[in-house]
Amino acid sequence: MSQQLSTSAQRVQNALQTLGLSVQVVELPDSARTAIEAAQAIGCQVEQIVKSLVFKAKRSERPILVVASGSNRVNEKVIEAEICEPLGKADAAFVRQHTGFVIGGVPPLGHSEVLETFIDEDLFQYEEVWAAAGTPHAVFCLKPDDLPRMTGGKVVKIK
Ligand code: 5CA
Repeated sequence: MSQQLSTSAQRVQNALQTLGLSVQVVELPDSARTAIEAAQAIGCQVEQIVKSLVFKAKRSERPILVVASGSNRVNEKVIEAEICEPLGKADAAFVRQHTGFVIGGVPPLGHSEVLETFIDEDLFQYEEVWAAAGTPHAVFCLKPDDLPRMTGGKVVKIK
């Protein structure tokens, strides 16, 4: 049977359940704080790790979520063209404030507010991918096809 999840991981589990997805959040003994660590802890390719990266739109100061394949670097120009304003970095406090989660555990769903979201098209080449589930130790496995519904995001070429 599954163990009791931490409060943050349970929040993600509840969000998945609300969407009707029968996905189980698991807490790993090893740290999965970064995409590389997560891939090692899970035993999958780093490309199969879903990075949930929060940026701050420079003019409006609104949060923008980019859900990217673990090995990809986000080309800010692509996102700037989508949101029609420059993209800036988010600090840890901004991430916490707008998602309710700490960096290293930010999940693609279940945030404290609705975030405008972009999804990396490269994730769709894998049958299964893994995302953070609220803490640097919690992850869940999902089908990339579930990401648009999970996040309300738009699929783009982020590289
Ligand atoms: N748990 C893993 C994957 S399952 C995870 O959350 N990886 S991640 O890539 O989605 O989150 C770590 C990311 O947080 C890094 O790639 C980096 O872009 C971002 N990050 C790390 N430190 C900071 C910081 N000080 N400020 C803003 N973003 C940061």
